[in-house]
Amino acid sequence: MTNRLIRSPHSVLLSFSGVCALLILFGTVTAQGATYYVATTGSDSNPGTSDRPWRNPQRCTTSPIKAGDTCIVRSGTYTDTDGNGAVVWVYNRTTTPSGTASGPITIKSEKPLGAVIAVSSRNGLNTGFYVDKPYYVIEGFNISGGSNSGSSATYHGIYLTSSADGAVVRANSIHHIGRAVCSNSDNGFPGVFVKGTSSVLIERNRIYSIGRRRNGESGCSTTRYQHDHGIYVTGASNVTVRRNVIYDSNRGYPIHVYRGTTSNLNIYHNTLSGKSPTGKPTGHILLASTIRTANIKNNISTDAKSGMVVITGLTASGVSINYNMSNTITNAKGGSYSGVQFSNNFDRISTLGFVSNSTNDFRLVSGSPAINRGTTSGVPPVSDGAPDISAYEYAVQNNISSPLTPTGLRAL
Ligand SMILES: [Ca+2]
Ligand SMILES: [Ca+2]
Repeated sequence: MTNRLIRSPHSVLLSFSGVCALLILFGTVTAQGATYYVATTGSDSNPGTSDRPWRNPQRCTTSPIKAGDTCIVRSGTYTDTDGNGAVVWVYNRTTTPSGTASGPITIKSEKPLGAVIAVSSRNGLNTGFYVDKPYYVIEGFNISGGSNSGSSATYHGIYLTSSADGAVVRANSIHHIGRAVCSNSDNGFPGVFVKGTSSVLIERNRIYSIGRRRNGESGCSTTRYQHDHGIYVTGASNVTVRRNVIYDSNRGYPIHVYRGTTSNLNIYHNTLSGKSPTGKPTGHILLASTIRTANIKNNISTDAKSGMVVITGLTASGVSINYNMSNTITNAKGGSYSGVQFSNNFDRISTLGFVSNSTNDFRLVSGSPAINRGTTSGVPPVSDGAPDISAYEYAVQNNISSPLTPTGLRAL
């Protein structure tokens, strides 16, 4: 009995090694920070513990939060309580904590999509999250809203500024952003706005029903048909957009790269669906800026008006577009462009093999031509060693450990 409690230095060493092996196995070698909680039953003067949680997710951006900490937001609906237009505004103030590359600050819904972020409806800026400090992770939220048709109204699901370097937007559902608004406002209503940010990762989100009413929709009269994008990137660097599902985002482009200089842009394994009834805009990915090095691969596109990638006003170097699949064409305008290489794309594939287009269930069926047709080059490895051209990897698309989406679907 006593002997069991006696450890030799050797056994301690083995035990330590074992722990290290487990940590490496599960990939959890990260800075360990504190965990705080938010609940609709809480109070911002509470200590933020599990049994005495805070009230508002805004509280996740102030002391004692520090780099490496996690703020868990329990199920319920959260609003802009102080009227500044953001449900959570990560202020660019010296008193606002910054994350670091090894210790980001994570704000996360406890239950995937259980925490609802209700975007406000001021005649001005409205956004779920406005991130103006580095290394914040926004994960698992259900974000929607925006109804004011005022001429200055603008709506965003998540807004990342040039001070939000290292931001991660992961496994959120971002939808119905200003969707019932009838407006000629020049302000865009994007799902995710990446404005000058460096080192951004946008992954495994479901982004749909973005943007204002079309001309003629529910009696609306508007001349704006391409202002409201799923993901809008302008003048950013080291941007990765992967394994997102984007549909009904055709009051703008599902993925829009516009103005400024964007460098090292990676867009891969996204599923893009939907055609505007008015035929505008014409495609799913717009490249209309200066772009230095981009890799657009393993994306699948269905029902774009003209094609997947629309190029206009582009100044490019090192833009590679390959191993994409669509039921239209990859190069929407069919032109040749300096600095852009289209190759090995699968065009005019009449049946892409989704479970159900009509219910936006874009998992693949067993006979899908997208299975195992992607490139392995420059993308993370997949379980069967052969990437599918999709947000979903067929072999593991029903894995219950993957994040849930509103309709019970799962993306990697
Ligand atoms: Ca606020
Ligand atoms: Ca595969």
